[in-house]
Amino acid sequence: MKNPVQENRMPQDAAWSQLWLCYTPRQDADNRAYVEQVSVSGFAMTDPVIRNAWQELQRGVGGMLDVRPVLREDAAIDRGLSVRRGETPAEGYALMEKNGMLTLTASDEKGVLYGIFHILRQIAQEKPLQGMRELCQPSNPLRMLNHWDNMDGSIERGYAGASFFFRDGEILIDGRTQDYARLAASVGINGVVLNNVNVKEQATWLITERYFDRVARIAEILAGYGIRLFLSLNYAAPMELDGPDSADPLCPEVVGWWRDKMAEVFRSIPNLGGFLVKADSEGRPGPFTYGRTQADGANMLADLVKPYGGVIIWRCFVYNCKQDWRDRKTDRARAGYDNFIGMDGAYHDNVILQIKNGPMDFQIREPVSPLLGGLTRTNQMLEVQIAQEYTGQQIDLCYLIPMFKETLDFKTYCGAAQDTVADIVGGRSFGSRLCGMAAVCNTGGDANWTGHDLAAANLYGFGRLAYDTSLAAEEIAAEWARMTYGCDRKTTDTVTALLMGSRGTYEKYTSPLGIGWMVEPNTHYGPNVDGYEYSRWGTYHRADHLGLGVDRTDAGTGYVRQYHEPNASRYNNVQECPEELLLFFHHLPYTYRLRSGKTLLQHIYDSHFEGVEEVERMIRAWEGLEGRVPDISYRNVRERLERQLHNAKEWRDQVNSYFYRKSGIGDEKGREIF
Ligand code: GCV
Repeated sequence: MKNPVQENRMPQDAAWSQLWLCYTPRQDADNRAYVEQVSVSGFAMTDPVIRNAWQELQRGVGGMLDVRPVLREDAAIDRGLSVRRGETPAEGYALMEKNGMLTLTASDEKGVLYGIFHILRQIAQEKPLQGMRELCQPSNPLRMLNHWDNMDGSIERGYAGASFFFRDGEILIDGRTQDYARLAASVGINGVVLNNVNVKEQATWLITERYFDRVARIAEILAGYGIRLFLSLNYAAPMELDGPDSADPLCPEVVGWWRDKMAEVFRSIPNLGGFLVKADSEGRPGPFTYGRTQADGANMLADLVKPYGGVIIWRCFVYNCKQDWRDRKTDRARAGYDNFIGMDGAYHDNVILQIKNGPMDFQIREPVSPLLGGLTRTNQMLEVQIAQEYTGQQIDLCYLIPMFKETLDFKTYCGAAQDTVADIVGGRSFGSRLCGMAAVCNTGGDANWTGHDLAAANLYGFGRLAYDTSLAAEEIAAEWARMTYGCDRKTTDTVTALLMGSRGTYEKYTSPLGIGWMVEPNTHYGPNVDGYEYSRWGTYHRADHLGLGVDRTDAGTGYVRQYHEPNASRYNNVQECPEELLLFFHHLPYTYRLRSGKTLLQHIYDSHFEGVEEVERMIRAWEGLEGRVPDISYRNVRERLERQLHNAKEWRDQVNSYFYRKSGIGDEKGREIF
């Protein structure tokens, strides 16, 4: 059923590719008067960031309020928007309204840009500018997107089409590059890594003459939106380009080669922020190959980029990916901590260690990596993944911001105060200024950027959360819904509820109680309960006819001791362990009673049935929005939900049948198990 009132205010196909910046008409909410006249003082209109901020304001208020703002440079106005330079924290801004005058104060250009996007958010949500009194400053100094785009145009773990940065070994620059920068800047992103951390073939050549001009052009476009460009580096580049036949970080010829290379690179790409490095990981070369430490490798590069203000972001995803599944002592979860904690304090001050949120690999439920809070003398960055590799691949709905909130709010007990992950990566715990959050990005060449229309909420949400970690996941979801679909109440409420419930639903029909990994190997979509059980990747669930789970207690792999107290004891003790993580830490019989009174096995059965039922309810809820959201979006989400339902049923039936066959214990409720 169509809703004619809404229809003319909904984004149509062309505007749809602008996502939350679609700027379709909005109710005035007495906002027009604040954007008809704009004065700017203390900032040069020729500055690219200021120019882009002004253009965005024109575009936004033109579309939403049908206003063409008039610019009065260095002139006094008594009504409207006054942008001026003043004291605020870096990349922060103040918005104050008084007597019909809205004043945007910032100490730098990025603050102005973010302030303008804030005003546009307010207008898009039909909230009044009158009475505004806000001081906003970033919780995290670095707020980055990591693209795993390859130069042939493919994207590792990409679920939204081909790369819009690369095709057939060439760098693409078109309108989408700028739209990307606008979208990223609108939520406060200030750093972007363009290419996959697995740097192979042509990507190794990104630091050569062959690509300098184009990379520099992208860096310039991004810089116009306050974003610094970073590249992923091939640690073995000297060997693959024209350098020495070694990548030993302590070898003088290798160091000399890198010194010359860095001089050339920073000369050619002046805005470059530095490099992201995946070394000694999943077959990638690194310092371990030469008997050197991770610190030797990172510091060598860091010293060479330092004269140019460069930074080395070094990933901690280092583990043995050739494990024997028979070996119960080696525990992949331990690897990050074991490989990095010993050199805490040895990393130079322009090195940042980038740590995945969990100790394994972006599962739907993992404990927080113990490196976060373990390292106390090293710059740290939290890495999350909005590309939904293990969380439904942008076919299944899975809003990840609640998960990131849990990670940020986790108390590590690394100190008496300011001990949460948010404090650590925000630089408050240990006084670091090179730290923050990075997300493996979920974008691609699809017209809607993220494949599933609702997956754009993860892109939006990551940026908003990284800028302000105090925001609630639900608040972000509702804000995104209003920005994207307009302010129809039913639409906002339905979309928000769908998003907020989605992670729990996905968890219910996939792998239970923190165990993870019952997924199809390689593709990582759909169930395959034993798919990884006898392989080399260290990702086992250890199910037998009596029980399930990995013993990571003192009696098992001892992983629990990587946490500070009281976390270590809490995880070690089966009675105190948070139930959602029970099987991550304990191997338990199927008959083990949970706090609910249910057995472990009954919980597995119930949650898988519930998960499918919840997807059915999600479909009905979405159907209630037909005619309220643009048809193009309605159809996109409807089609994805159907596929999600199919996937959920596969998971339910395979997981339940697997455990029924292993245990021989039936479902108490007598439902169909195969
Ligand atoms: C970029 C997982 C993914 C890989 C990815 C790796 C990483 O193992 O499956 O595709 O490689 O993580 O984070 O480096």
